[in-house]
Amino acid sequence: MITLALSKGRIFDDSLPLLRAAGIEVLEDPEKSRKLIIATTRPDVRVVLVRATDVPTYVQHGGADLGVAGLDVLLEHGGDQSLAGGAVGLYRPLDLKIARCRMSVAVREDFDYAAAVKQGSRIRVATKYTHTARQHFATKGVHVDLIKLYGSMELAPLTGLADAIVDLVSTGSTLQANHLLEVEHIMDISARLVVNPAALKLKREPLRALIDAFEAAVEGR
Ligand code: PRT
Ligand code: MG
Repeated sequence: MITLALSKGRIFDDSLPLLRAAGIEVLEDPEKSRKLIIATTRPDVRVVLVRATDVPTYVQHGGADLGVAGLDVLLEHGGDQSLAGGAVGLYRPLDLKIARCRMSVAVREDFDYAAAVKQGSRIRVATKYTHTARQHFATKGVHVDLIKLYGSMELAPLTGLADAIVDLVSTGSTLQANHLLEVEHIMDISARLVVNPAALKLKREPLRALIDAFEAAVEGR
């Protein structure tokens, strides 16, 4: 049995065409069913539904053989090691080029970010991505106090909790609706395939075939 970890929402939705190209149809719609384990048309392949941030944990500890997770999630999960190539216990073979967005710094329209940076003031930054944010501001030599949040980062500058946020942006409409301005692009983000290295040894043939099929699907798109 091969177990693939996916999160509900955009990762699941954007993974479907790749699975289909690999000849795999998922037999249940996670938005309608409450099942956490979903069978596929391949009797030896099943999908488990986990929180986006739990995908690396499942794959790392063998709860799943492989999974799909955003680069944002992987960088927070693995810290420096994943920047260097792969977090401990995770083999990262493929950029799936789905669920694309960018990680950016945003501030309230009336906050002069450039002036604050120039003056060397300490900037209060709210984010779910504390590791990546710390690294970014350290590289730029910007002094920050990081405030860890788990969601709705956009609210932080509006309530005075923070001067700036580090968050993901795709269309920009969430920032716009909250009168926030994107002032710095940190990195482009997309979803990656991660594989448990031990599983890759034990189930080499079927896993390799699946990874190759995903790769062909990504390239053929
Ligand atoms: O929602 P939950 O708390 O369960 O988990 P999650 O938010 O981590 O999962 P999900 O499904 O929302 O995101 C999964 C992955 O999709 C992320 O890890 C990213 O790699 C990727 N992704 C791509 C995005 C976006 N685009 C995105 N736009 N993740 C989140 N957003 C959010 C962003 O945080 C902001 O609040 O959408 C809002 C901005 O969108 P625009 O279009 O208004 O700019
Ligand atoms: Mg979300």
